[in-house]
Amino acid sequence: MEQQEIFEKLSMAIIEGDENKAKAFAHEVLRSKIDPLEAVEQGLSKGMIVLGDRFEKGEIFLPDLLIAGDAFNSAIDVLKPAMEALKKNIAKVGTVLIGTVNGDVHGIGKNIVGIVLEANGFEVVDIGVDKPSLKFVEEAEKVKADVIGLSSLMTTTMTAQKEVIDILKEMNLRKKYWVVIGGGPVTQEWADQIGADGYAGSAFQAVHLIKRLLGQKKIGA
Ligand code: B12
Repeated sequence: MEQQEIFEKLSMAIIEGDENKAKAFAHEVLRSKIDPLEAVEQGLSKGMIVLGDRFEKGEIFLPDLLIAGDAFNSAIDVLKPAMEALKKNIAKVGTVLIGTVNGDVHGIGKNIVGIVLEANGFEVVDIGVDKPSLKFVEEAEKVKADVIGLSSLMTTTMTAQKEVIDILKEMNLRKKYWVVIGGGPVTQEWADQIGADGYAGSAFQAVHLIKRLLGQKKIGA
């Protein structure tokens, strides 16, 4: 099967919420020695985008998204060992604390960012979804993170990204961490507005962004 065809089949498996097909084509990715990360971005994630649009138009409902989420995660389970095997034998680049902000249970994108960062030599501490803003700061202090990554998939929860930055400022800790943000509705403009250090629209871009930031000295640190 051609690479493009496998990506389309993966995308369809997510749209249909078919866990068995999602797993089967994930295995096909491994058999065909296709880059598993590309299969996530070009296959699985594209299916999710289609579903998001249909959900917005009222053509499908929440249970459909839940089923698709399960199919997505089971394909990731198949691909994960191969993604981790990509981990280059490189010295630890830095520690990233990542989580989804308060009030938001979307975790798939954050998980992918975490896997891709790990494959690129970062230590990743994932605190999960729907985490209170103060928790991000407390955990970053505990694990001595270099970077705090905040995921938000909803316009209604984006404000929690600002809240984390505001807490860092109040506690005089803002200069200690790079803060990067991402998730569907998030933009560079929003990052600038709330004083985040950067925004990335995909897991690959997140790696480039964080590597670039860590190459810079934190002003005042
Ligand atoms: C799957 C899904 C769900 C699943 C989530 C399952 C799970 N385990 O995560 C479930 C069913 C739980 C769900 C629930 C809800 N959902 Co929903 N969901 C989606 C859907 C279809 C896909 C999200 C997804 O996983 N995408 C795939 C991943 C790979 O992409 P991604 O998350 O964008 O991540 C990439 C980048 O953004 C970036 N990135 C992500 N995080 C980060 C973090 C950092 C630091 C960086 C640098 C980069 C980065 O890298 C990732 C990888 O490339 C989206 C539609 C969409 N197209 O986004 C709606 C969507 C996000 N949901 C929506 C809504 C409204 C809801 C509900 C409120 C519905 C309801 N009525 O209850 C609830 C939310 C409950 C809550 N309190 O959070 C709306 C949000 C609208 C808004 N207000 O902005 C959307 C946009 C659908 C729509 N078009 O209306 N949902």
